[in-house]
Amino acid sequence: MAYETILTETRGRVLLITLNRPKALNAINAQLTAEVIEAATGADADPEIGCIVLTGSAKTFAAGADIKEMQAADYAGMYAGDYFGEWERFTALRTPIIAAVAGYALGGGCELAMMCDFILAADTAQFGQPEIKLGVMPGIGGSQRLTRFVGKSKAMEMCLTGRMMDAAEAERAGLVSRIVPADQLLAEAMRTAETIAGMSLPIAMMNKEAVNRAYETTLSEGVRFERRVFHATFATQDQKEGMAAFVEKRPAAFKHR
Ligand code: CO8
Repeated sequence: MAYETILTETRGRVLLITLNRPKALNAINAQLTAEVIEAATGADADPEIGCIVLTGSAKTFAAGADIKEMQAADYAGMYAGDYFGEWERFTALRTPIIAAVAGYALGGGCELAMMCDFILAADTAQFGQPEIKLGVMPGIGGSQRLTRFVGKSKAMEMCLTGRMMDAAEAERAGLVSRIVPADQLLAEAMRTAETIAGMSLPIAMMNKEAVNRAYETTLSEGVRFERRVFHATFATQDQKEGMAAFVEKRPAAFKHR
């Protein structure tokens, strides 16, 4: 499929998806939603891809859901069409996904970054949930995921006032894993993605599933789940290779099996 709102590029075992609606500051409309999900789903089904990087432009990761697309919507249409419900397909993907965020990540843009597995931020990144200023509220997970990332007080303040958080505050609060200079963001995101893609893909998926389980269950159930999956890693060839490589003092050559 030829995409119109995103650019895609495969570099080695990494798929780079670049949001590309510059005139609308990468606002998330139905087409961009469909294209991101199709590209990411295709990569998820491809064992030759071990990590996905999702990025935007230097000015904007994404300035939110497309306000002009939503403006005339009514309740019945939103509900019957389950507007933006398809993003649940994105969060169900098993391949690791890095959000590389420079500039604005607002509203649905902040939510999209949080739907990825972790966020690398440029020092120019700004995060916010300004929906309240439009007379609405977060709708693709912002009130839930932001609260889990940064805690109730900060999430509540951001949702109620719509104020933005800069990269330094986002790092202090635990929203982003690291900050890098803006001109190095993509290179660093690709380096990080290549590191992940060089690991065993099934084992990376198990790690992702276990970390995500921490958000969905109790500590004791999560620890039990982790232990069972840890046991399962011993059914893979890559566990044999990884441990043999350590003992033999050589780099591991994972077969993704
Ligand atoms: N939707 C549509 N168009 C947008 C959006 C957007 N979210 N953001 C910017 N644009 C457009 C502008 O309309 C403008 O277009 P035009 O040139 O045709 O007038 C163009 O992008 C450039 O924007 P600005 O001139 O405003 O650029 P500035 O540099 O002055 O400002 C800002 C940049 C601060 C990012 C500003 O554009 C802004 O505040 N944008 C809106 C941010 C926002 O409110 N985001 C939340 C949107 S609502 C949302 O995300 C809900 C998510 C949940 C939905 C789920 C449903 C189930």
